[in-house]
Amino acid sequence: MRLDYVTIFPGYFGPLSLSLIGKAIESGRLTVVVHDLRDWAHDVHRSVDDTPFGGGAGMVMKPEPWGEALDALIQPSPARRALIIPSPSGEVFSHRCAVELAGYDQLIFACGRYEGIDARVADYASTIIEVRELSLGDYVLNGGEVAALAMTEAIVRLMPGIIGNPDSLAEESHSATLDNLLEYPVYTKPAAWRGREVPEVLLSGHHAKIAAWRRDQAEALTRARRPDLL
Ligand code: 6GU
Repeated sequence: MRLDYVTIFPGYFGPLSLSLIGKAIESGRLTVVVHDLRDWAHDVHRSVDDTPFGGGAGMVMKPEPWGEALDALIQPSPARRALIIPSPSGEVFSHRCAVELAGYDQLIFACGRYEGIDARVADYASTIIEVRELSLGDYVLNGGEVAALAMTEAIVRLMPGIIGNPDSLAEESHSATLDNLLEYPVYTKPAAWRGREVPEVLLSGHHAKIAAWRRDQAEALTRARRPDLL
C-alpha cells in the first residue's frame, strides 16, 4: 500500500518511522510519502489560506494549492485508492472502515488546518477518485494530522502480513469475531498482586469455561460502557 499525506506540518509524520508502521515500511509492504502543501503555493508568502466568503471567524484553505497537489498525486491507474479528508464534520471512522481501507492500494490524506478546506476541492476530487470525509469522534482537533495518524495506525495493522500473529486481531474490541463487542479484561502473572487475584476460571485450563467467561465479560463491559454497540 502507498500512503500520501498532504500537510503544512510535515513534521507531524515523523513517528510513522517507528514501531509496526516503521517495520512495514522497511519490509517494503508500505510506502509513505509526506508532502508539504506549500510546495504547490506560488505567491511570495506561499500562502495556503484566505478569509471566508460570507464572513465569520478564522481562515479557510484556498483551493488552488490543493488542486495542484491532487493533480500531482492522483495518477491515472486502475488501483483501488481513496482521498481521505479528516474532518470533524465527516462520517465517523470505525473499525469496519479501517478493515475496508486496509484492502486499498493507495490512500491520500488531505490534512486541513484552520476552519477547513474550500468545499470545492472535495467536490472536484470526487470526479477523479473516491473521496471520504472522516471524523474520529465528537470533538475538534486543530487539524487533520493527528487524525490521519490515528486512522493510519488503525488501517495498517489490519493489512495482511503486518502483525506477526494474526490471531491477535481476532479477539479484540470491535472485531467481528467478538461480535463487535468491547474486549474482555486480560491478566498475566503473578496470579495474586497487591491483594488482587486473577479470576479463578482463567487458571482452570478449562477452555470452554474460559471462552464463556470472556464472552460474559465482553457483554457486561459493552452494556456498561457502550450500550450503543449492542
Ligand atoms: Cl478527523 N479532524 C479534526 N480537525 N478534528 C476532529 C477530527 C478530525 N475528528 C474528530 N475531531
